[in-house]
Amino acid sequence: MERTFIMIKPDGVQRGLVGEVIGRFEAKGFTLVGLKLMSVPQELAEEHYDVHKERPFFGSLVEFICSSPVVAMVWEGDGVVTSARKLIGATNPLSAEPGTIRGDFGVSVGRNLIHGSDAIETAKREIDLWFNEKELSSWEPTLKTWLYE
Ligand code: IDP
Ligand code: MG
Repeated sequence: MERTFIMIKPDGVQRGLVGEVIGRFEAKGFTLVGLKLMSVPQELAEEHYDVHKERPFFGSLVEFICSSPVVAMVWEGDGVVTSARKLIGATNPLSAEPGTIRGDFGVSVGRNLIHGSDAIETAKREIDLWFNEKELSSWEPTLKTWLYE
């Protein structure tokens, strides 16, 4: 089953939106297989955003991610990588559609609340980066027959 890495960034945690975000993924029908609140070491933030290391915002982005705890999660389900990106919305919250997490709760690209892997290969890399195998639980929701034909 497909998995994706989702992180509620420091602004989402500070604004008390952890329950709201988790609720949206649960209500959609995805399965939570990993979850932890953590302070992010600088090396981990730099590795996570390695693809952006030449961008002008890289330094402030890493500093922000390390500034206050985040909630790191792994969610599972058919098509979860692409679907999670849709639930999250566009990178700039002012362009994100209402009904998406960024569209409903954000106003600024540097405070856009949440990260989601952008492709299946990226998701594998990010899940390996943030979680040990032991921290992930494979389980079969009893709801499954009511979610999948
Ligand atoms: P994504 O989070 O929607 O995948 P990316 O382009 O991968 O967006 O950028 C990673 C993160 O870097 C964004 O979520 C945002 O926090 C930050 N970021 C991207 N572009 C800018 C910018 O122009 N100014 C400040 N921060 C930015
Ligand atoms: Mg990205």
